[in-house]
Amino acid sequence: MSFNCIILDIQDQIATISFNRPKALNALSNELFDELDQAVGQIRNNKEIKVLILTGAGDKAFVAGADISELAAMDALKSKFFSKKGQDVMGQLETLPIPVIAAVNGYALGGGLEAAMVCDFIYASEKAVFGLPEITLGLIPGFGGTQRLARLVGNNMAKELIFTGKSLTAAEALEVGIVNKVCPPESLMDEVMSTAVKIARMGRVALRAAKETVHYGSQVDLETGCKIENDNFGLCMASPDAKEGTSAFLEKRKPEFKGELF
Ligand code: DAK
Repeated sequence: MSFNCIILDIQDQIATISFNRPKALNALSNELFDELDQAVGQIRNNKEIKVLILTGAGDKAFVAGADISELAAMDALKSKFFSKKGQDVMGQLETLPIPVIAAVNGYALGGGLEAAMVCDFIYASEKAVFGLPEITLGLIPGFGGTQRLARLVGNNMAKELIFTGKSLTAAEALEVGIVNKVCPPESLMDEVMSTAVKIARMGRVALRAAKETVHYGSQVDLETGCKIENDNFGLCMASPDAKEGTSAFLEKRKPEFKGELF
């Protein structure tokens, strides 16, 4: 299926979605959200895919936020539906049962940073710029940015960034814990792909269990989180992948995970 605002590429168990609205620095429009929803649905239903990468087409932007010209023209009803659609798609991305990596190649502002933060982790180009500038538009972040940024960098740092709307360089974003790794622009996708390939060799059941355990465990108290871990550990042990992984170790060979149960 071809899209107008995104590019979906699937190769060797790794899917890549590139935001692709070069004239608007890949800003998130209504049409883009519709397409993203379809693409994420396709990925969710494709049992071959083990990792998703999100990036921006071109060399200037990951996503420069929600489309301000569309936002400015919205009445209350349209903005309610836009908001719901955006929140639903972000939720779909966050709860995909496979790891999702953001490859931030340029501006990740407003809704762009919010989209990056629903990914499991972020690698950035040295040229990337991060920020939640909604306050400069008389708004606050509306796709979970207040919550996810505070969880990533702590309340006080999040408040300063949200109150001032100021941007961070990639190096600063690394320092405060928004990104895991900063790479020269020309090697960003190679670095992301190399990590994606490494992850794609792991068992699907354990990857899903690990993602869900960290995600849901981080929203509850430690004891409940450990209970979730305990249940998911048991689930993994019951999977053919765990039999294969432990047998392969004992037989001194590489495991061949099949990812049954899905
Ligand atoms: N929307 C629409 N067009 C955009 C855009 C955006 N967010 N960002 C850039 N563009 C367009 C520019 O208008 C320009 O178009 P032309 O003038 O060429 O037609 C083109 O992209 C190139 O941009 P610039 O000429 O400005 O490029 P520069 O290199 O000079 O500057 C920049 C790059 C990223 C610093 C600058 O473009 C910029 O400040 N952009 C806006 C960043 C921003 O404020 N983003 C929006 C954050 S607010 C909601 C939930 C969430 C949200 C909204 C609602 N609900 C729950 C309802 C989210 C809100 C946000 O994301």
